[in-house]
Amino acid sequence: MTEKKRIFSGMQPTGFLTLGNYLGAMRNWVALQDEYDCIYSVVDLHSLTVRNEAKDLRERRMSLLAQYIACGINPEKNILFMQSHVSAHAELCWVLSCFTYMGELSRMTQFKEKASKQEDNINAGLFTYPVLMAADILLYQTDLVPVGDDQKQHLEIARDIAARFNGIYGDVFKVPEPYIPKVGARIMSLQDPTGKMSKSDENKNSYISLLDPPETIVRKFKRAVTDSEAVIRFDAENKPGISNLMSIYSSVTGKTLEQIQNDFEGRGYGDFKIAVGEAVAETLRPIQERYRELMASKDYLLDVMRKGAENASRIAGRTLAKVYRKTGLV
Ligand code: ATP
Ligand code: LTN
Repeated sequence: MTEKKRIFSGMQPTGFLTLGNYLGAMRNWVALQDEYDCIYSVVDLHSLTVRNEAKDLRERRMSLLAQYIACGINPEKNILFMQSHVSAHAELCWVLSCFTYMGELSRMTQFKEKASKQEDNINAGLFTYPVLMAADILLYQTDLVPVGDDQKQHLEIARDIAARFNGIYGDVFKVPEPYIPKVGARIMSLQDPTGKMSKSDENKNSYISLLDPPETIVRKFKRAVTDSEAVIRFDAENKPGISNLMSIYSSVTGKTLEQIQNDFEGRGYGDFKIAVGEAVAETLRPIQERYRELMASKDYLLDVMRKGAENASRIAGRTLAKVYRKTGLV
């Protein structure tokens, strides 16, 4: 019925969303929801690649759903659901894993990075993670996938798997395109501006959580690691810290990097850091209010989840049936 193009994206319930998740992906999810037919998932199966307490994971999935809605995703217009509620994801993942090569997966930089951080738990799921992500996307005949820059490689492998499968069985999957923002695609850690801001970082000062109170936000920006030149100028290679703060400020205020450079000419880092902190706190304030209201309405969230799973299952089931038919599994 619908003529709109389709979007699919997801985030892992590994912690509260960070400013990186918001500026790199979530903001685009919100911006695109009127123009596209959108399906957004809490990818809880993916988060089993790290160890979790069952109770914590249960709470975090619900909280992430509330964060999606608090950021402006309208559950009436879009499908919001838990990945584990739609069994087709795990089923298609198995089929696609038989069309994915070990060599391809070994080249994934996220696997290498995560494996080096959890040497005592380099599980097979961490290795095949991109196959599950490909299944997520391909089940919904997705046109566009809004993500941050770090997911580009995973999108490429999803496209390769789709094209390979189509090459053997005919046009089963739509080959998806990434949608990555020009500014904010890779927000860096406030403590180590050469690494990305990540919600599972052990150092809480390295990231801004969507739910940090305003004073905490300003304090974290004041402590952000910068250089000693004391000139506000964009140079990602030689001045990664200040350039990261400029990107953040540009993303939340809409000002260009040039404008920012002019506005803060002759002023110190201290002033600039406070300005960034205050602008970010102002952007997050309404989200935090809405989040608190939503977390007090668990029945509503459960209802959104239930409806989302039903609607997602219907679409995913059609693709999975076609895959089974084409491969001879009927
Ligand atoms: P984890 O720390 O658990 O690996 P994460 O913070 O990297 O998590 P994900 O759930 O893996 O978050 O990613 C959700 C979305 O946010 C993805 O689209 C990803 O590209 C985007 N994203 C994550 N970190 C950043 C960042 N620092 N800057 C911009 N976008 C980001
Ligand atoms: N791997 C992604 C999360 C993810 C995802 C997806 C994103 C899982 N499945 C499907 C887009 C589409 C990440 O951000 N780490």
